[in-house]
Amino acid sequence: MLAATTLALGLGGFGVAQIAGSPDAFAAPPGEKDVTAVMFEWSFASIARECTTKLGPLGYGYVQVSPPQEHIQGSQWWTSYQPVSYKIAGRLGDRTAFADMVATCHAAGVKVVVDTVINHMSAGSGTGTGGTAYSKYNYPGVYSDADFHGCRNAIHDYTNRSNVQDCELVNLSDLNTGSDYVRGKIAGYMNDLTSLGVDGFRIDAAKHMSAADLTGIKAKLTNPGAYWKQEAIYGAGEAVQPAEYTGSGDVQEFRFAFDLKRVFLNENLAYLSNLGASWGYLPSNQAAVFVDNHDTERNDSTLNYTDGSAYTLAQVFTLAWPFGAPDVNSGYEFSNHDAGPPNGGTVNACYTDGWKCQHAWRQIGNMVGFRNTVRGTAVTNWWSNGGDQIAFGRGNKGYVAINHEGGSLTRTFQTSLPAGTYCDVQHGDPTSGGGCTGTTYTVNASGQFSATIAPGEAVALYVGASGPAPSPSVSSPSPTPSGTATAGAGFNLTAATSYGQNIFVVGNQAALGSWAPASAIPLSATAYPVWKATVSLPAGTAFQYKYIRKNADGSVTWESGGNRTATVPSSGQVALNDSWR
Ligand code: LM2
Ligand code: CA
Repeated sequence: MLAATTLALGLGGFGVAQIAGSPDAFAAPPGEKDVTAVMFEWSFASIARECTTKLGPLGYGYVQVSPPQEHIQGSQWWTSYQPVSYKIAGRLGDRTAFADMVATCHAAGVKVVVDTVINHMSAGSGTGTGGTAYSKYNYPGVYSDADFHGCRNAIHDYTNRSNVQDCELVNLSDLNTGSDYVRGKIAGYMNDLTSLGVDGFRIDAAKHMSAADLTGIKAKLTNPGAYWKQEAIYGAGEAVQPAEYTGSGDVQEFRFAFDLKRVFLNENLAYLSNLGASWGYLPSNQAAVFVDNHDTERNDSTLNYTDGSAYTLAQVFTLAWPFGAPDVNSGYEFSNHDAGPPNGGTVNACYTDGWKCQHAWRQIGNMVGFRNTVRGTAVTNWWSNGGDQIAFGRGNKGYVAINHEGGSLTRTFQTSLPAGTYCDVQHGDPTSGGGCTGTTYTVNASGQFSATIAPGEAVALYVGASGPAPSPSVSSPSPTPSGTATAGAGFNLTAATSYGQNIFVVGNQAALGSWAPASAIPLSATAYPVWKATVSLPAGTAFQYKYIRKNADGSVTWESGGNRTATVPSSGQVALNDSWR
């Protein structure tokens, strides 16, 4: 299998490679908002909704969609990576749905990147998802036998350039990208996407095409300034190296992700103080970084969603750290490597049917706003305990502290932030009125604040996300459509807690975290022992809920008994006066 082969080589070395001084970026810079949400195998209709409700409001600059072209049939996700034609006729939606998605995302301020499979076609014969009959090396209306490289065997030697670029990646028919005709067909596909409003391309399997071929394709584009993010997996000792591709755009820096896994699981976060070019990476302005992608979350070469707080904290670090342009991979739970997307890609709601929605986790999603705010500032006030506790600022705009130790971290942190009260966006959401739905910290005139951070947690403050919480209530973490703001539920829970414990409410509505403790709504202890929160819900909503207690060590204790139930009245709020049980 491809990924295993290439990544096995990639994992072989973490030494400093031969990265020479590279030319300035040829790609259009990612812009003011450089974070991409990679919505792996999400349908176009589901992505459109997510652009409006979450990606735009959270500040994502880009959304990346899985390959949209016609592909081989089958339930496996990887059928998307075996093109049959360049019609937009895959599993995730038709041409109309695709165009609607682009328009909707643009209206939400989110640009669209397409995962573009142009190195190869299919491995076998059949009828494609759009009805095209095909056989290997023969794709009616697009390609015939002469359009493929002469090598008809699988790639097996990554130290041999022509084997890597002219032979078949996992037996997929390998396009002769040196041919002007083939380049024209590929550019035609990309230009069609551009005509639908697409802003950029992730170039799948870039390592398996020569840099000259990619430059030749790019020269045929109607929008030569389109963003390019090329997949060239680093492998020590390989014939083809990522730095070869900086002339045609940004390059995915896999070493960043490999190193994060090793440092988070086996080494010390203290080592991260100079993470960047001195680790042998591509220059920051040409690197696209990530904690994981759809291949590496499946082959264990990087962290993934099963790694708990190591995974979440690595995302927090990546979004806070000034290196490259980050992707946030958002996929679905799987026990079978090959399993295709739940519901064929339709996401009825986050955190249902296996959809993980990492892009929307408070700890991750709120760091997008942090990153957009601190853009252009340098790392300041680096601190570590020499082990797995680190903290750093970004100029006088932001500050993050990360505790990846097994015990809690209590400290007075030195920042360069202006004095004031800040929302801890790891534990609350900034509200448009300048408030905060959760914990706040006060930075004094000397730039210091004191905090206790539980194991596996972080604190993140930035200018513009201020506090304190609007008394006496907090609001929903999800953006609420205007007009429904007054309808909802007021939770008033009498509960005795011990130091370090916090109370949350979670329920069967998206605004109540969809039963996911990680997305539960924090209650304020201002009126202790009564814990309070207000959540906006549409009038008339019948819902179920329960209270949970998050302990200092990060563990969660659920209330006993069955689910509580309530209904939002036709106007105003339902007041729920409950006691912990
Ligand atoms: C990529 N990057 O270079 C994608 O990120 C990766 O997900 C794709 O592989 C690959 N290139 C080709 O576009 C995936 C998947 C493979 C799968 C291929 C083609 O990781 O497992 O290969 O898509 O669908 C599958 C079978 C493999 C078989 C091949 C051809 O798993 O065993 O090889 O199809 O039938 C004989
Ligand atoms: Ca090739």
